[in-house]
Amino acid sequence: MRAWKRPEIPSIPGSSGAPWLHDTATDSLVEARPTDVARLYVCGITPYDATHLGHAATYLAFDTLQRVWLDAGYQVHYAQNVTDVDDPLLERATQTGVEWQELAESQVQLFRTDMEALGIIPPNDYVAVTEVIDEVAEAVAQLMTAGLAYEVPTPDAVVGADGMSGSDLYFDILAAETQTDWRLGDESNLNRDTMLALFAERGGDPDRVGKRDALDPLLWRAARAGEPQWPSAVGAGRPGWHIECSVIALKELGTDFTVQGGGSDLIFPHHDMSAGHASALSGHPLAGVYSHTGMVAYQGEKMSKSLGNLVLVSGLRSQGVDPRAIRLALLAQHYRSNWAWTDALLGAAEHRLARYRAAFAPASGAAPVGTLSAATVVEALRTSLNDDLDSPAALVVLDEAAHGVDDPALVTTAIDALLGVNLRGS
Ligand code: 5CA
Ligand code: ZN
Repeated sequence: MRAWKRPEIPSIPGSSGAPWLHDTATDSLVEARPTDVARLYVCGITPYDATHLGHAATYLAFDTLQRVWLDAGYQVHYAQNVTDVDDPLLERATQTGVEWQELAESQVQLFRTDMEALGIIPPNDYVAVTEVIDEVAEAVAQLMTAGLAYEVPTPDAVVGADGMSGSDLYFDILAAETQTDWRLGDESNLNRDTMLALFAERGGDPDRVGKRDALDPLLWRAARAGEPQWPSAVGAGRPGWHIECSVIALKELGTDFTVQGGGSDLIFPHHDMSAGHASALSGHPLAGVYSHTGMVAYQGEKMSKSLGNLVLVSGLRSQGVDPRAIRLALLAQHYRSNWAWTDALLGAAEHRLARYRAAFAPASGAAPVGTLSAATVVEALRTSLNDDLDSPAALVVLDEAAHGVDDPALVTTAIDALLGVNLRGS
C-alpha cells in the first residue's frame, strides 16, 4: 500500500561508520554492518488510536538508524507492515460501530499524515496483512506439510461451502526446535514462567484445549460467524499475528536481513515467534540484529491503546505544536530507556528548537559566527549516534555548539541529515 512522502535528506561532508546497536538476543552492542544494502523490518501499527507518542518514539528510533546508515553510504531497504486485521482492531470497530476496514483505513491515513509531519523516512514496502493473505496461507500450508504445524479442534468454526468446517492451525514449537537451529527464547532469553505470563497478556491463548504446548502460537484462525475471512489453501479464515510479520519480512527483504525492530513490548511472544516461523520457512535466521525501543509512559503507565492514556501526535499538532519540537522532545530520550511523557519535556524541546534556530539558522539575517569548529561538531554528532543511537548525547553536543560555531550552515545541514530537524523552514 501507499506509504507517505519521503523527507529531503541532505548529505554532509565525510561519513559515519556502520552504527553499533544493542542486540536483544545477545544483550550486547553489535555492529549493524550491512553486507550490501541495509535491510530493515519494523513492526507497524495495528490501526486504531494512532499515532501516540510511543509509536512516534519507536519509528523515530529506526528513522535515526536509517539516517546513520545513509550517512555511512549504505542504501537502505525498509519494510513495515500494517496489522489491519486482528482481534483488538475488530473489537474496537464493533464497539464504535464502524466497519473494521473503514477504521483501519482512516487510522492508517492519520498515521501517514503524522509520520510525514514528523519527517520520518517512509518504508519502501508498506504492506497490509490483507494484501498478503494468500502468501500467509501458503506459508502455513508449507509448515503443515513440513510437520511444523497442526490442527486444533475448532467446534465454533463455520461450515464452508464444501460442507467442511476448518480448524485453527498452530505452530509446533517443539517440532521446529527439533528440525531447525531456532530455539524458543533465542531472542527474548526469558524463562518459561515469564513466557507463559506474557503470552497470556499479549494475545496468546495458553489455555486453549488441544494444543501440544501451551505456548504454541496461532498460525491461522478458521472462519467464525461474523468475522473477516478469506478462502485459502488452508481453508477459510484469517492469519495469526506472528506469521504475518514473518511472511511480509521474508517476502520483501529475504532471509537474514540486517535489523528487525519494534518496541520492547514485542520481544515476546511476537518477535521470538516471528523469528521461529521465519527459520521454519526458510532454514535461515530472520535477522542479524534484534533491536527494541523502550516504552513511553504517561500518567504512570505504559502509553497504550488498551489503557487509553494517550497523547496523540495529531492532538499536539492541532494545538499548534511544531512537529520539530515533538521530534526534539523524543530525541532527548535514549531510544532504549523507558520514560514518561510530560508537558515540561515538550516545553524544553520548544525552547531548544528556538535556541538552535537562533544559533544556526535564524529566519532573518546571518547566524552569529563563533570559534568552535563545525566540522568537529559534526564528527561528535556522528560519534554519539554511532554509539547505539545516542541522540540525547547528540543534543548535548548541539547545546554546546549553540554558543557559536565557525560554520553554522554546516551544523544546520547536519542536524537536518542526522536528526531530521530542518531548522531552515518555518
Ligand atoms: N501491529 C503490531 C506489531 S506487528 C503492534 O504492536 N502495533 S501497535 O500499534 O501496538 O504498535 C506499533 C509499534 O509501536 C510497535 O513497534 C510497538 O512496539 C510500538 N509501541 C506501542 N506502544 C508503545 C509505547 N508506549 N512506547 C514505545 N513504543 C510503543
Ligand atoms: Zn510485527
